Amino acid sequence: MADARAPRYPEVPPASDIPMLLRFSPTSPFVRKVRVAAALLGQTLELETADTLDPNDTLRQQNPLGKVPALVTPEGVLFDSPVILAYLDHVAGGDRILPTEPKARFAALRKEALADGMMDAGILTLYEARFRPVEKHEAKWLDHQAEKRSRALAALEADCTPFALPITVGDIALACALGWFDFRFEGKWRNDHPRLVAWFDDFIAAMPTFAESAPVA
Ligand SMILES: N[C@@H](CCC(=O)N[C@@H](CS)C(=O)NCC(=O)O)C(=O)O
Repeated sequence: MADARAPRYPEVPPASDIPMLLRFSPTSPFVRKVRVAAALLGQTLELETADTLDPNDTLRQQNPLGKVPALVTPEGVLFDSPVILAYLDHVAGGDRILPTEPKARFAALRKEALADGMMDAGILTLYEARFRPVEKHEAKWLDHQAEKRSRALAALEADCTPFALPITVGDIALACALGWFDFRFEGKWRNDHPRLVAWFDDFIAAMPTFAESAPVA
């Protein structure tokens, strides 16, 4: 039987003492999730730009998938963003942005998955333009991805309740997705999601440091 007195996690030094290097891109909404979470938890991250297209960039040794974010920690390299956010929560003592109470925990993780999925659908749309000449763009594929974003936004709008503390991993992912849609898709989501617009305004007001990680082209 497990010793009830045993710590639930290995002992870790205070988060501020743990050197953490974030492989970074200034436009990635997934990287932004990590920066926002760290700011919220009072953690310092060293930033190192990664070139995901460069086969010689050490990113590919750190994350075989060659994606950012990747977080270099004393315990090894962590990816992808939900794993990194769970780690940051852990080193901050736990139950800060990732609730331990099961109902709240799985609601937060589900919201994070939905927001991440919208961003994945947006990234795939962007990569179609980046990797294929315009005459080869596949309208059916682009529509397929746009419909995922629309359905996810509609579901988040339907479930949206007024902004409230504490901010969870789901809230961080949603704010980063909405900020990125402003940046990449001209904020069109705002036209028919008034509850999300109000929620996002309140999130930004509650977290002034959010603007510091805004995507820059
Ligand atoms: N599921 C990953 C997604 C990360 C992701 O898609 N990152 C993009 C930048 S926004 C990337 O590194 N793309 C390069 C590639 O796919 O080769 C996460 O949550 O971290």
